[in-house]
Amino acid sequence: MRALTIIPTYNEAESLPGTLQRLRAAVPESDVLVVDDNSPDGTGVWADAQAAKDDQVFVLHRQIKDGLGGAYIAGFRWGLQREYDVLVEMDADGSHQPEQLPRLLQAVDEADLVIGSRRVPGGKMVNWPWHRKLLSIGGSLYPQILLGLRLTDITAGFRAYRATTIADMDLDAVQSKGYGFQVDMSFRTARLGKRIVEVPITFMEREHGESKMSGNIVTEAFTNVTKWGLAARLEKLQERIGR
Ligand SMILES: Nc1nc2c(ncn2[C@@H]2O[C@H](COP(=O)(O)OP(=O)(O)OP(=O)(O)O)[C@@H](O)[C@H]2O)c(=O)[nH]1
Ligand SMILES: [Mg+2]
Repeated sequence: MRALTIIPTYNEAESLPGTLQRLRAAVPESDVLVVDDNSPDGTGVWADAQAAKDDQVFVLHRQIKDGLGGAYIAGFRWGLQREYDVLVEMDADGSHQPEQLPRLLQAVDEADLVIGSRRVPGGKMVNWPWHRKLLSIGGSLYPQILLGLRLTDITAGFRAYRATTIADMDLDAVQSKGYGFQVDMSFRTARLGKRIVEVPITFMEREHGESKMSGNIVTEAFTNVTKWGLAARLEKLQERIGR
């Protein structure tokens, strides 16, 4: 299976070199696509130099910072056009361990989407402050209940998609930019009747650079999940009445 690992970046000049080096060592068979939003700290320039030296590394430049969701959608389209079989999502900031990617790739043999989970047995969170843990638990529980998805880590961003899973979606309809993007994609995958599997991962707090998590991103996710959850319920109700 041909895999493409997509790494969205915004001001990750301190983190990307280590992440990319570890990824190339741990999973040399996977191509890599860095999707950079014109990072002022030169992340995109560094990535270009890397791509010039390594024919399995590619860079997609976007002119303005437009959120993680948009960056991944652009990366997915790039990967679909080039007929990869598996599309991987991974953060640049060191939170996701490239050494654990083989676990995800192995599981995607039998699944349409594999989520690296911090909350299945064997999964861990290292160095995360309690308020982030709390937000993460709440941010995971609320969509699970509202959307009726039985997943332990629905907001997690270390994932392997079978390309067919993405190809079957209407990518134009995916509007979520931040954090809610992962929830949005999980819900769409489930509604297509696809198989979702969770495997344990060790999630590390970033060592360098700044988090792009913001109040806006949390609000967007909360509002959307509420909307989707209610819409899905209404749809079910209408089906029942219609019958
Ligand atoms: N291209 C692009 N990448 C982004 C954007 N926002 C975040 N990223 C990248 O997406 C990945 C995850 O972002 P983080 O800031 O780590 O967000 P997070 O993991 O939810 O938050 P922390 O746990 O605090 O790090 C990182 O590689 C970021 O550089 C964006 O607007 N555009
Ligand atoms: Mg992060």
